[in-house]
Amino acid sequence: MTAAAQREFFEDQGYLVLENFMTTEEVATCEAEIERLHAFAGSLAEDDSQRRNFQIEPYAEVEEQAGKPLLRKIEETRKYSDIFRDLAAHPKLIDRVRTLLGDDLLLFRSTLMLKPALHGSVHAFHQDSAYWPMDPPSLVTVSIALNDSSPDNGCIQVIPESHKWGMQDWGLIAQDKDKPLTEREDLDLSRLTSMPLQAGSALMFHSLVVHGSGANNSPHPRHTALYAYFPPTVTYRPKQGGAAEKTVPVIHGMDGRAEVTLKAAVAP
Ligand SMILES: O=C(O)CCC(=O)C(=O)O
Repeated sequence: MTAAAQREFFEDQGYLVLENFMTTEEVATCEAEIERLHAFAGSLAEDDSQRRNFQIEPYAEVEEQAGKPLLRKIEETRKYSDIFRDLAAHPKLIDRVRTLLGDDLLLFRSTLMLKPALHGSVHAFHQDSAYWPMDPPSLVTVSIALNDSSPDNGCIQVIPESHKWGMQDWGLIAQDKDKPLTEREDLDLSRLTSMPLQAGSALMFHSLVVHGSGANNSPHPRHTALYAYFPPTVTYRPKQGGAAEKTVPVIHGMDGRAEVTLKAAVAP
C-alpha cells in the first residue's frame, strides 16, 4: 500500500496494521525489560507513590504469579525504562505515524498493557478520547504486540468506522473476566473485528475508534506497548480543576525540541 492509500484506509476505517516492524531481538529485549519492570514493581514499598503507575489485576484472587506482581498495566513507561522510551520513537513505527499525522509528533501516553496468563481481565469497549483531555479528539493510539496475540489471550477487538460515530459515554473499562465487553444494547457490534497480531507488529487506531479486549484464560500472557501520538494542532483542554499545563515529549519534528509544555486551553 502506498502512503496515500494507508492514510486513506486509516481515515476511512479508523485503524491500520503495521506488520513485523520489530526484529526478533528487539521484541526479546522488550520482554526482558518487562521482567525487570515486574521486579521493580515488586521492590516498591507499600507507601511509595510510584506504585500508582503499576496497577495490579483488580479482580484476581491473587496479587502475585510465579513470585512477580500480577500487573494489569504500567503507566508512564518512558519514565521507568529507556527501552520503552526509545520504542516510542522506533523509526519504522514513526514513519507510519507520520504518514497519518504529519511530521510534528508529540506523545500523550506511554503504557504497557499486560494481560497475565489465566488472570487477564476484560477491557470493556470504549473510545480512548472519551477519557483524554485533548481537543480535537483525533490522536493515534498504537498498540504494539510484544508476544503473539489472539482471541485466546485477549487480543484487541475494534469496530471499523466507529470513529465516525462521535464521542460517547462508556464508564468503567476494567471488568472482571466473566463480564461482557459491554452492557450497552444500542451498540452495533455487527462489524466487530478481532485483531490478532504477531509479536513485533502494531495496530494503529484513531482515538475515537471503539475497541476493547476479552479476558485471558490461556496459559500465555499478552504483553502490549501502547503509545498515543498527536500533532501540535491538538490542544490540552482539561476538565475543571485539571492541571494548568502539561509537559509532553516531542517524538519527531518540532525543530528538534525535546519536549513541549502545553498550557490548558480555556473553554470556549
Ligand atoms: O490492550 C488492550 O487490551 C486494550 C487497551 C486499551 O484499550 C486502552 O488502554 O485504551
